[in-house]
Amino acid sequence: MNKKFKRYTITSALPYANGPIHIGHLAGVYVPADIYARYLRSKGEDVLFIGGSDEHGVPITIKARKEGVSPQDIVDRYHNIIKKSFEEFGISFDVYSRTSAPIHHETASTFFKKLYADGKFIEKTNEQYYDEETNTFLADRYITGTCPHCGYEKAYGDQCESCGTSLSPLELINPKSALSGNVPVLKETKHWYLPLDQYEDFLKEWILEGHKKDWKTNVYGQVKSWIDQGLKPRAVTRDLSWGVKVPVEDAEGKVLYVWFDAPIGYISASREWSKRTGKEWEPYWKSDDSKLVHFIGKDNIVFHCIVFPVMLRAEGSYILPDNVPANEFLNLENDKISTSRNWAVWLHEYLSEFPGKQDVLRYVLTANAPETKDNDFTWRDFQARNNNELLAIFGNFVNRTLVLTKKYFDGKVPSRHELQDIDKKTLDSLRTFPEKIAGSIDRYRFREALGEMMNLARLGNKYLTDNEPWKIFKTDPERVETILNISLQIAANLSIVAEPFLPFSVEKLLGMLNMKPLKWAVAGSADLLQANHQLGKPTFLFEKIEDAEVEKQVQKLLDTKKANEAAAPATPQKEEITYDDFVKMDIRTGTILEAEKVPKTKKLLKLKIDTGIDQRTVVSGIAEYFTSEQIVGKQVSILVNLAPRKLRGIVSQGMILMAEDKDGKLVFVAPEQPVSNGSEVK
Ligand code: B3M
Ligand code: ZN
Repeated sequence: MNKKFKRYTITSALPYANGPIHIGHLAGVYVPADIYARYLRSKGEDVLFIGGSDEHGVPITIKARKEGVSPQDIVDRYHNIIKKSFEEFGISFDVYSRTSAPIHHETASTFFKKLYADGKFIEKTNEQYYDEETNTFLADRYITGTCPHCGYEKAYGDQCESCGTSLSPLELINPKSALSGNVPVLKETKHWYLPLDQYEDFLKEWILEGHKKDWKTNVYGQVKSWIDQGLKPRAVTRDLSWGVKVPVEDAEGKVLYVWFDAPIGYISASREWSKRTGKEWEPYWKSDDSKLVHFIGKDNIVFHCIVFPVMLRAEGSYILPDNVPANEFLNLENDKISTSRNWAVWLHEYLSEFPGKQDVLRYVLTANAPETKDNDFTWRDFQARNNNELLAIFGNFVNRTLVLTKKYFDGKVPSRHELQDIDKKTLDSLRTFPEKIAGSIDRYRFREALGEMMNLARLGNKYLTDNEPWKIFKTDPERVETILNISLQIAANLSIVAEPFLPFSVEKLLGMLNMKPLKWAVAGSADLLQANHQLGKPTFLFEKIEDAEVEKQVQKLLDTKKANEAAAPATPQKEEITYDDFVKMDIRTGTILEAEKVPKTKKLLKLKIDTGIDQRTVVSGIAEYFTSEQIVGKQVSILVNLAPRKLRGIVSQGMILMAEDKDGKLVFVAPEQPVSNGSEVK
């Protein structure tokens, strides 16, 4: 862990170019990655910080189809919005590329060809789902159905978003084409697979043994459970037209799977950067003294900790990531962020509605970063953190220091005279901050690091308040010189240690101090500003955020909620059935006797139910809405003659009737008064 690296290759997940960036992306990936990159540069390290748009994959073609435009039109639109908003937000990429660029197609093709030539793939022809109406093979999100692991009915062909399991289309129960809604047929097709199973020993040694201590527990745990379940060969090609063409013979109409080409995008971006700057890219990727770090969200862990490392290993000339500090998710006002429901704070909108306030959002997202668990963003908290922390502590300290120096000493740094105990203690404390902050950043604990940075501002604030220079200037101007000198040294130190978090405010602060940016190495020093140095003009670093401003944002979200409800009428009526069809269903009233969570699932509860006929086990997907305590003893309606199904190894005999609203919220359809168990519902 303490290995000394010569250079740092920092990647941040490539956002899909089918929508703009929102606060969830920022908190999970880009803000921490940017803090890390800025901090390392300040330490004088050689850093290549990589970003880019992920422009392939089925969601992009589905969107293009819906809008009647080409996939290229879609990615052009969002790539430009995303790129511009990152720039304005101060995400300090060395390169921001895109995967529709020719250099990427070439890089990804070459990578595939190398693995192909070295015999690293398995070639398999098998049956896959095919939509006869649209003449397309149904890969990934082109197909939906019920998850075999948790029973969630809207699972995709590549992943169940409810339990997080990665799936293949053939595992789905009741598969349906996302294009036509039809039931697909099976048709033969050939694909190339990466035999992940052959790399189990490598992964065990590298991650399970090698990174048990330094990787975050959420990341390590997910990877371990994947490996423990046993890995399977994974197809790296698809029957699609949008993507990187499979660069071998006999592969007409096939492209690389988006999760095969996207991570190679990090390498393509590095090559693009190399072309532009004339610097070599290879050392960042192929030299053992380079530290590769992937910043991602938790839904990308498998790809960055298993699939991509196996690809790099199979290729043979690349280094592996030293760490993958994945974050959990950020919610917004207690609800999941959702692009399709427009439940988000969009970066480009924030930038135009809160001009000049980039640092406020950077601060709030870091202070609330979902580092170890999902976290919540609320506008009230945003306001409070600005007004009570940034403004009241950091801004207030800097402002008081500069205004007093201007008033008493014409804006020239006064000298330090004989030190009192409080001065010595304060300077001793000052010296400890850079190391504390660095230690936290080095361990990817950005919230903790930010907290320490603010503690330095608190130290300054308290020092001023305890010494009350404004009360003693008349009687003891020399003492005031010392106090303000020390306060100014603290402010100068803040300009170094706050820069990774608050780069825009630090730029202003440097203007006020009339100072060039200083490097991390000198932080902690009490001699950053020389006596007599002429300071600049004091201004305000932060402004108060008024109630009306946040109320406007809350109102905007309430409007979104209303619009969503209005825009989504009830799902259309199903096909007509006869009375005979209806009476085939035997629905009874029953009482829940026991309920327990099915291990390793989010949604499933195992229930024991007295149906009046018998006592039986039913597995029900309601665990997100109800705890066992809430429902034991409750009377419900249950379909008792449904053929038994096995869910997670448990045989479920029947189904509890629930009403589900558009947001997936569930309530019981239950007798409105107690009635004996086994009563028929008709
Ligand atoms: N495009 C981001 C996502 O899952 C995905 C990351 C690719 S990183 C190589 O939203
Ligand atoms: Zn599932």
